[in-house]
Amino acid sequence: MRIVAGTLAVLLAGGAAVAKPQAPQPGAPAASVTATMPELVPLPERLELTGGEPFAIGASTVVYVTSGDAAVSRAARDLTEWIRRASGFLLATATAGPTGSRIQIGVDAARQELGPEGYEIAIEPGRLALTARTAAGIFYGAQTIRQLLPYTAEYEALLFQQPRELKLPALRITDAPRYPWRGAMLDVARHFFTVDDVRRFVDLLALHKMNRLHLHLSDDQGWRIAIRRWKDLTLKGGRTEVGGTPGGFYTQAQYTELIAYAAERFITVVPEIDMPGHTNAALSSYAELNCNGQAPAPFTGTEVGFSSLCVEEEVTYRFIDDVVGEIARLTPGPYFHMGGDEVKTLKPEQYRAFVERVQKIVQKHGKEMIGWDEIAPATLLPTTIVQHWRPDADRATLARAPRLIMSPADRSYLDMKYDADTALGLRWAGLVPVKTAYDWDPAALVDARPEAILGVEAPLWSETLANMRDAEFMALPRLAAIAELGWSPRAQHDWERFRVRLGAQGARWSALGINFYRDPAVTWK
Ligand code: NGO
Repeated sequence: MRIVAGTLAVLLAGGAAVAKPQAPQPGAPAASVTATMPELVPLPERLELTGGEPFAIGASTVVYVTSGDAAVSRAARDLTEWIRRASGFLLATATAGPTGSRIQIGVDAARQELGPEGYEIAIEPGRLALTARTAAGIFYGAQTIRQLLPYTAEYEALLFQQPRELKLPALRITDAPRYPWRGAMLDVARHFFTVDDVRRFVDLLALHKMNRLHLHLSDDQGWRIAIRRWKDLTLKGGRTEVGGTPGGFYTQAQYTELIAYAAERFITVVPEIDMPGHTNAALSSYAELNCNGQAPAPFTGTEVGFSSLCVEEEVTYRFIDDVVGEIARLTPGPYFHMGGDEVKTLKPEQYRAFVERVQKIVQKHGKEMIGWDEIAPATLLPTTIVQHWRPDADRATLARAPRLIMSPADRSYLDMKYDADTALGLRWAGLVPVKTAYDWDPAALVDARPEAILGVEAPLWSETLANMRDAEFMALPRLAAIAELGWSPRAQHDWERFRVRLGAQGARWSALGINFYRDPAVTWK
């Protein structure tokens, strides 16, 4: 067996980096550790303490990866890094089957029952085994192990202290998500968020096993993605944001970079270009997109519903075809979100015809269309997805939608105030403390076929959020509640237990430097 170890471990582990794996000591005294139930969010489908001795991670523990997949190696590297920060030991990587203290990570294509995102973790004395059918499953399993480690795994806290053994309770976890769609939306149009900000947002999603990042890339106040054929969209329309502060935009290269960063975390980016309403940034950049041929002034307020593309003019569809085409080519994921919300200046027939025509354009560019729930009365393709958001949307119409994402504003909108004193946020859909965000069932809102409900998404609109600190404050802890609704089995839904598990995440979030809201219904540890 060959053991590879980095030099940092020599520093940290006092020269013991290249250690021989040790066989478990027969007759060693049993550790007197009473295993307590680990506090995980989202809750795994099955978690069982097996009652044996804990697994001790120490200088001689090695990491053994039985898969050549780059994503699996990355997950193993992340895990090794969290363990190094929490323990001071930089674990060696074994390249042949070790027999001593070990962490084994392997993909087993035959484990059909684990599904495309599931995994299994078995912790026994001397061994932790993480198995999945796919690299995604390994990634989610690694996130679970991360939450089993002390919160000091999240930052460089012990660098100058002695290395110390970590003990993980003997257990078995078999886990897979309830829904395939577990998302969050970030509105980068009302206020612009930099590439680094969005990366940080992706990290928050990954920590909670979420797999969709919906980017709201255009609105009245700003256009945020460069379009080669319509350069003024960003050169003019990207300059502004709410309140008149400078906006910004992503180059196509930056957008591609963000997609790659998200993909490494098994997160699919869903681009949204809102139309025909919420388009003042485009209308003010190009006079020909306006029915009267005149470009309006840029808009930096927060009213909605006043703008619309000129739906009777062909130039509008050439414009949409170019924009959808360029974004579709940049986006490997199968989705394109056309917005479609809050159009107050069109007749219902005009609106419907517009939605159906855009649907064809999106299909032509090889993507599945998503629209906010106003699109539901139109004639939709079987692949089209309706994103439910209006608490008073007609249930019967929604039930006929080919596929649905649940984002009810009065439950899942991360921009609603927590309580009347919350300085940031809006309250048109009511106050949304974490209990309200958690205590509902995505399957019970409409009478749709169960398989039509793809899952849940938490939108974070940014009218009142100027920077990432603001965004974090509104996102957490509610993002964790929505993530659990998307992942964990309905049968185990339990607010009293959830709030305890949620409270245990506070130390980790603090270690990550997250500016989260200490909701008083939660006992923060
Ligand atoms: C609505 C509206 C957005 C607002 C948001 C604020 C939808 C789909 N359209 O949600 O333009 O920013 O509320 O909460």
